[in-house]
Amino acid sequence: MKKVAIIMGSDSDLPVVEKAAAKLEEFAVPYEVHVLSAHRTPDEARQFALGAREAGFGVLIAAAGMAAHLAGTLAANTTLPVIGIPLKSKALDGVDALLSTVQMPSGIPVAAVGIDGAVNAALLSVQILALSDEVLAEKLDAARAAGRESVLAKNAAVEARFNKH
Ligand code: RP5
Repeated sequence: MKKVAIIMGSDSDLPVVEKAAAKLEEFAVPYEVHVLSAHRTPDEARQFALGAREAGFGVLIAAAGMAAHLAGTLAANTTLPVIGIPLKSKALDGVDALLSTVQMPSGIPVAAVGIDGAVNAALLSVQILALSDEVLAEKLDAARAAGRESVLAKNAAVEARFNKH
């Protein structure tokens, strides 16, 4: 199976990024985690993206806050799918990172999830890998079914509490 690369702009991003790693663990998807910055280590970030396909990666997840150019800079140097996670920061609550991540020029796509959307980034990368992996696709179906059951149970509890007619 292809690996997922989880790349973050700073180790201060780990508390959010760890949730993506945990979700990939649930699906037994192989992954690596790296700190690479579009601004502080631009050469290393570029080299990583250039070699990512050859290194066996199928998807890159890029998490960054503030002027979040990491996903875009990786996408500029690979044709692997890149999923950006805009991270919440103090000054602008993550809107800065959201806009920096999502507003890519035509020709260099980045798939952006919501602010701090690490779980969805991991799930989207699993869905991409599942295009050519039936076992993974079945695991995704099972996870969706479990999610549905969980919400139905919560609904039953709420209805039992409030709807006493
Ligand atoms: C971004 O700047 C990083 O992704 C991080 O979210 C933010 C702040 O980084 P630190 O100053 O905490 O290293 O590049």
